[in-house]
Amino acid sequence: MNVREAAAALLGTVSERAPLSADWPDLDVETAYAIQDEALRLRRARGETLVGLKLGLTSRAKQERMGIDAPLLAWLTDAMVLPAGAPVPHDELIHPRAEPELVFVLGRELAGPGVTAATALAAVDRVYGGIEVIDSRYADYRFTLPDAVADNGSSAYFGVGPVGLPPAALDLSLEAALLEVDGQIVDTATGAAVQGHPAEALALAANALGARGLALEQGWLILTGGMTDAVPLRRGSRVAAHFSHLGSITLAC
Ligand code: 0L1
Ligand code: MG
Repeated sequence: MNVREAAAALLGTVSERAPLSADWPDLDVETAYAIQDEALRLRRARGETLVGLKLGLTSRAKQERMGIDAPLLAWLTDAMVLPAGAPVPHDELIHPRAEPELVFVLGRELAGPGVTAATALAAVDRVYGGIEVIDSRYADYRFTLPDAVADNGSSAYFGVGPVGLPPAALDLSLEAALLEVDGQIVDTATGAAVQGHPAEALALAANALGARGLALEQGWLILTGGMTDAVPLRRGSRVAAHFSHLGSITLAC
């Protein structure tokens, strides 16, 4: 299998499949990003627009659950946006999970190398609370880091909450999220769970993209990574994230 074949195969997957690494044991992270970029090219060719970037595996909760100790980047397109009140299209998904995230909207371009958390935060126009819906194409969410990178970080959909604040208006390391499933609070975390501060995750993204000759662009949405572990999104259930200053967002299936 080559990069083009892998990208087309992953994009066309509608039920869970074996990880790429099962047949491609020496698949490395660099090649996996080439697969991710090729899948983005295919998405754009079918009319999707690039709207931003997400980080995955930025919190210890997520890294421990997946057994991978390094963050990853993945592309976000307009086809992944869940407008307020829109149901999660469960029938299109394999085994979706949801996780609360802090979401940045960039006020200006940000390009590594040398981006620090402080310079990263200075490029942020607004911060929102959000929920990401992930849906790995791989059976039982079992994969290596290159597998997850090639699969565009398990990205499926995301919703952004109603309250956008300038980052200086709150301490993002202390911003809390309560994760509620069908009326029960099942987990909680603060922004410190995301690399110590979500601006560290943003700086990481800018520097990692810079190393690939790319930049984070003005107006992009940046999902900084699940604050808690992700919870299964069952048909008929409602998942909400309640943030201390950034309001609440609810997704229904
Ligand atoms: O957004 C994420 O943290 C997903 C990263 C990829 C691994 C996973 O499916 O949890
Ligand atoms: Mg995520």
